[in-house]
Amino acid sequence: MKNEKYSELFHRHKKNPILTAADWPYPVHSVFNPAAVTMPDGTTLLLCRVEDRRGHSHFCVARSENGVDNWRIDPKPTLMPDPKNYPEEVWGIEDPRITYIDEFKKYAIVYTAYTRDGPGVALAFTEDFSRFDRLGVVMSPEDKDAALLPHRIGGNWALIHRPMTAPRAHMWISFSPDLRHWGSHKLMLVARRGAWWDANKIGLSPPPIETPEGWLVIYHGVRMTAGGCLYRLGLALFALDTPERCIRRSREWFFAPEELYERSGDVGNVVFPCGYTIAPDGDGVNLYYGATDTSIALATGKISEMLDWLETEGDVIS
Ligand code: BMA
Repeated sequence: MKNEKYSELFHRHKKNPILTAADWPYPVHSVFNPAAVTMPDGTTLLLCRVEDRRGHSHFCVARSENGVDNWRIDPKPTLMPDPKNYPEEVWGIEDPRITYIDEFKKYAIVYTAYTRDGPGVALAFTEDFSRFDRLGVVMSPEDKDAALLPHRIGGNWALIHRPMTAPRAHMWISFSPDLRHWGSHKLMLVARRGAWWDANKIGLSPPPIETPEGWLVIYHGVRMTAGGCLYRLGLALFALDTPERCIRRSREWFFAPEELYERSGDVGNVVFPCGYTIAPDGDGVNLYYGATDTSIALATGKISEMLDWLETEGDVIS
């Protein structure tokens, strides 16, 4: 249920959910957690996680001129798990995040490879979303919620990811000279404790947004309750040249399951964005998110308003 007394940073689209399994050209169980990118011709491309009736996921591209409706969906899966060549993908591929890498003029797709020992982080490149070059697993299990920064920092590539450690799970960042060998692992943001909304697990949601004030990060926080997990979204800002250094972090969440399609579905009380597009004005944001691991929804906001909100609502972290 909505609480009108809080200001609303992101506004749900009235056509939500904008994509469901019923829209798919072939039989699928559910579609959710899409990566997003604006193509050079202005088209919005979503790389959607699609789950079949085995419970295994693959990716399928959906394209739209306005990013809201009239989606053209690939007639068959765009990227399937390839367990023959990449045994780490034996139980599917999940939750992609796309970063355009100007140095290569290619899109990097960082995704979860579901291994027999849990999720690992895998990397692939594409120019056209029809042919893909896989680099395989870059972070071994259990690790997920990962994305590349779009350019080198001090000569090295940077990957944000979320290794699983009991009892809580935090966001880490690692560096590499060649995208294959990773090291200089640094803790980036910790899950809070106790009663906090992000008390148990946190993870990167979409790739960070580069702003003059720092890397603006939308992250998900998970609170485990007697009634199940609650997935909500918070904001944090990190230093441009040392992205492991948090400058500000929101105390409150800014987006949480409210509508029926976010409350009830395969996994209730989950909003899970993996991608956004930025409007030509450089400020407007279309945030695409999975709702209850069942459908895809859209909420719109502004970078400037997120930064202002962090300024007033966030804690300074030094
Ligand atoms: C997370 C991820 C997401 C999923 C969410 C809720 O751990 O695995 O793919 O949407 O759980 O089930």
